[in-house]
Amino acid sequence: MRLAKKGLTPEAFFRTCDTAYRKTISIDTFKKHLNNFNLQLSRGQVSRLVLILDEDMEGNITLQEFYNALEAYNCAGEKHTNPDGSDYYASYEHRAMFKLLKILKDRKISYQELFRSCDVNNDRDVNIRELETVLTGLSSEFYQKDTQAIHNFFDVDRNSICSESEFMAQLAKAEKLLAQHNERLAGGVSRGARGSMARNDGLDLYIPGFSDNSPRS
Ligand SMILES: [Ca+2]
Ligand SMILES: [Ca+2]
Ligand SMILES: [Ca+2]
Repeated sequence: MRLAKKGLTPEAFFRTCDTAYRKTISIDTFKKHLNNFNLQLSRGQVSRLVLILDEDMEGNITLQEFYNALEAYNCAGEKHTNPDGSDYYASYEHRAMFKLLKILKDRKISYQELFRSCDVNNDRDVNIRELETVLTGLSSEFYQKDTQAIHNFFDVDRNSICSESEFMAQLAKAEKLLAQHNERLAGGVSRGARGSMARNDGLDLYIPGFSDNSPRS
């Protein structure tokens, strides 16, 4: 984002908009501040930004919506914590994967079936367009942001394509993460207080070098 040039993280930008510390800002306030910062965004760019940020289209941007978008598009400038102040924060990427796992389970769709329905052109790779078509077909709960986040999670080697092996391995990893996630939620604060494990969601165990790629570290 162009905010970086102004020496401001996107999160700090949100705080300058949220003068009353309500953890939510109206679209008008958001636009007004964008204007003040003179970021030279076109009207179309601003509308697109608002569309991405205001998930539920209620005319305001909550702090959680704002975080979700930053995480989905890998432009978080600060480490995110739970807006409700609780100890454990599941990243947007993980939450998007958990949503996918739940839908697959509910509909009894196997990972193989999912991969095959995504890979329309049958080249044994899934690109983001293929993924988007299937996800939005599966559920109206999948926003553009979710597709982006799920694609990021699959694409371990960051070549903008999900190979079949990445796809299968990452779904298996997501399952383990979901089990940990549920355990943590069940265990509440005491487990969260265990420290470093909770901090990076244990991802280093599963993805070598994850911290190097992570905007959160
Ligand atoms: Ca909203
Ligand atoms: Ca394909
Ligand atoms: Ca890849």
